[in-house]
Amino acid sequence: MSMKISAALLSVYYKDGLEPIVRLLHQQGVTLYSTGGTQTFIEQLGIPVIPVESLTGYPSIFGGRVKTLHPAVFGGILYRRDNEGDVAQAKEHNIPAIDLTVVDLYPFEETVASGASAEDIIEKIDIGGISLIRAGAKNFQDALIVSSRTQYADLLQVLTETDGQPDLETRRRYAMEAFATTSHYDTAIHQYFAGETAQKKSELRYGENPHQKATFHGDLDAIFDKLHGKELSFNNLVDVDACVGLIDEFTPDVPTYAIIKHTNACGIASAATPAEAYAKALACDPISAFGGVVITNVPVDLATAEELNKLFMEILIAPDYAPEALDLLKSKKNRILLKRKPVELPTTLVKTILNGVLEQDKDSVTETADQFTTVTDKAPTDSEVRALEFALKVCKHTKSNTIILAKEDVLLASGVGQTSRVDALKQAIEKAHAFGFSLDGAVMASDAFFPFPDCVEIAGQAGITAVVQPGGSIRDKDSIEYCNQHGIAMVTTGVRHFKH
Ligand code: 93A
Repeated sequence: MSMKISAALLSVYYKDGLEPIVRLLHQQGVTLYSTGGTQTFIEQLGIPVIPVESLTGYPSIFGGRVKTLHPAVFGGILYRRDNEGDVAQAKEHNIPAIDLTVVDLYPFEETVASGASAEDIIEKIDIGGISLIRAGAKNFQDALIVSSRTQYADLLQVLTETDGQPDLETRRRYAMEAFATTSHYDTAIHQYFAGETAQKKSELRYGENPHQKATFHGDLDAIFDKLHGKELSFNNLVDVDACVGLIDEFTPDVPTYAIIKHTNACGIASAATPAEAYAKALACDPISAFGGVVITNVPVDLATAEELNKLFMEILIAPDYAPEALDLLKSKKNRILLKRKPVELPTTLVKTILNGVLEQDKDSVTETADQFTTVTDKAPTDSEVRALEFALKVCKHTKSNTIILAKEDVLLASGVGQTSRVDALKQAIEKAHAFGFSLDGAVMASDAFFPFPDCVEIAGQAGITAVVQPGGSIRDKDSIEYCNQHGIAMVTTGVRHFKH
């Protein structure tokens, strides 16, 4: 069964390749309707075209977000030509038939791949166009839907050979292709939201070790401006990721510096000035800081750059650099200087295991003091509460099992990636002492509950006066009892922060 194309709606993002189609349709006496940019294009060819606004009675509104979304447009595509009721309603509401719809969607995938901002990417989610495609495809019995520029050559042939009267089989084939287009489009949007857009890839010199081959699937340029230095390595990328996750816990109203080694913080501090924050972060463990990755949430000023310049570091990441700070830091040839762009990162984490892939939400929960439940007789002091909040943020981004020791907004020491919590604590205490810190009045954060009271016993003996932990062990009361006997404050959060 063939149908005669009398009217067509053209709404295409890229206008290339459209001209011969417009000319042919015009020759075949087809009435053309079109949206803004496409209309201008057709007018420039000297071919009459009716703006879609005169169908809808509405201008294009909300920055073009709503231009074709109207019953007069969708009715014209969707009404059943052999259904008396539909035909009567179309007449009643003054809805002319649209027999051919030609759409080229907003280039969503290209926009993601270009490293555009999240805002630009969202604007490139086509709503009207994709709906037109679905409508035209649904009513393939009565209409022809062209959903991609790749079909233009075939369309020209069909229109020519059939004299503008494509048969049912062709219309059904175009409908099938249309649904392939929409499902591909929506999958790309889903993948973007799921953080799976591995659009770009770059070969790395090697993987975790020189004998391992490696590739990065992603687009670093979308996140950073690389201002200076050598290529990022596999391990650099892993550390950069860890740095970004950690620093994003801290709002830029308080200058914070963190130094990362093998994904764990070996120093982090917030302070009144950037230079002070850096000095305190470095003091935590200046030995581990050698060859580390440094990140800050504030622009790098000259005073801090002068200190940073003394450290052998792989990478420095900052939201910005004062020009003189940048000049100074560029003095080391290989040092990588990254300027972070204000883009949002995916909220999903993907990891291969065995013959499959594990996918989970990133750990986005950060507890603040109002979520603390004091479980001991003694409540933490205000300064302990501040230190507990700080320690928890660091704890969340440190490999399990972990214990974080802090005072105010400064990391004193941590025990990382231990197979027992007691070992993590012992490691932290030993490190704190080795770098000359007194633990009297320090606080402790634990990523998971204490199965036995041994941790609080050791911590209490070391001088710790306040503890935060998720709670939930059947032996919580043993730890609480020890704290009560020794004047230690303990708060629970109910949230575990394992990181493997
Ligand atoms: O923002 S939209 O989703 N809202 C709409 O109502 C709409 N209708 C068509 N985008 C919409 N379109 C798209 O506009 C088409 O898919 C096409 O990509 C583009 C053509 O716009 P113009 O003709 O103004 O260049």
